[in-house]
Amino acid sequence: MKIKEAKVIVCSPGRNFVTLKIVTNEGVYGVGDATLNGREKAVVSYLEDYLCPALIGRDPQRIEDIWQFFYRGAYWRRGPVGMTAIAAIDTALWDIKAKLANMPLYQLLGGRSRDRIMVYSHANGATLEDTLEEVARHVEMGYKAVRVQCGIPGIGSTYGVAKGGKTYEPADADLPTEACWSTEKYLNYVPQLFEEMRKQFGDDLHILHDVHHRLTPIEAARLGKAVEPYHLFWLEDCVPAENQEAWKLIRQHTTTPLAVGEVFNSIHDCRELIQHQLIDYIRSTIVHAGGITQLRRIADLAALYHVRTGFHGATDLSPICMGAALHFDFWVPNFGIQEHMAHSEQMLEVFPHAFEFEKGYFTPGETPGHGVDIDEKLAAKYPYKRACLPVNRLEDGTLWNW
Ligand code: CS2
Ligand code: MG
Repeated sequence: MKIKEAKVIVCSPGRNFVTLKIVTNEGVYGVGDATLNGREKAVVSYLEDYLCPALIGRDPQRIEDIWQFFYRGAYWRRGPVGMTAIAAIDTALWDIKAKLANMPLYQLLGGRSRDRIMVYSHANGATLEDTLEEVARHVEMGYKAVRVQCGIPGIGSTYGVAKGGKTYEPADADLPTEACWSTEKYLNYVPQLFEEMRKQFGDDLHILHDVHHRLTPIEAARLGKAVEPYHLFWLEDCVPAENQEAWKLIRQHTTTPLAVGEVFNSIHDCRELIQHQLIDYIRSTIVHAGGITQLRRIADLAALYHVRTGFHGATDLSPICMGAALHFDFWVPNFGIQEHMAHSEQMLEVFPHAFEFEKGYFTPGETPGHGVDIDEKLAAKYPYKRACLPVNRLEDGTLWNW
């Protein structure tokens, strides 16, 4: 069997997505998500100009060898662009292999380790009241876990809060818009969000919160301690994690569970965090961390240190990534939780899928492969339009982490 075609499909049903389709000479094909929010065209070029030509004629069943060819064989290794391109190839090849075996991907990985996959949704609001109302709506829908983000008085636009009643989409302009941030205002205000959450929804609802890389370690330690009475499921990305060692300081001060990793693209980005048990959940997911082949290695390393998976699952990761992630979630023994920032109907129409949601849990479906496809004709109706993520400044104008 040989790879006959490797095609990149760019579409924008409400937001930009990049999809790789690999077709074999025996007609079986697989698809992979290659979306990197705000940098989509860089991955398109990495695939079209460099990796896809080298795929033609290869045996699609040699997943590991192809992964090594594009990873170890690339002199300039790692990085979000290259690893997203490799992830798309890897996901498409696992899709093909599962189709050839005529089984859902989770069976190929080792069978299911659970009956269903707990997910968390996103609830946000410009005010505390709006946020609590949104949480109530998600609890009504059956979610057992909700990520909460609310506006902070005195800060114009806060991360994770949708504008004008629309669903939250961070890539909101052709070129980066500038947001403003105040750590002081945030730290002084946000603990009451969780106090109100516990008052209104009791102790059983899992509460998650994304700090989105904005604190220093000692500030994160202060926040972690302040929210301990509200026993969050996790505090996410409280500090940028290039310096993995910095997380020791946070860990010394608080028992609030910590999650990190959606921006990681290699096992080396999280190796120390995991080995020194500085985190509780690893968020790296299939589309940005080199696909299933590398994610299995990360999950197995994490399992040695009581770290569980908590895959990133925002709308800027396509339904293909969600589908593949759910198969991984179904199998992986040290599963924690799966993010589910719901795609719109328009997006889901372009990506027919087998996964199903019921009362706060997902199942991946029994279709051979990862169960997600792309309707190329429909996709062609939604042309790409550049959209960049914002940048962030402190109130004095200092460029800060968005
Ligand atoms: C966020 C993401 O879902 C999350 O945890 O961190 O929405 C992130 O802001 C986007 O994926 C960036 O494109
Ligand atoms: Mg996040």
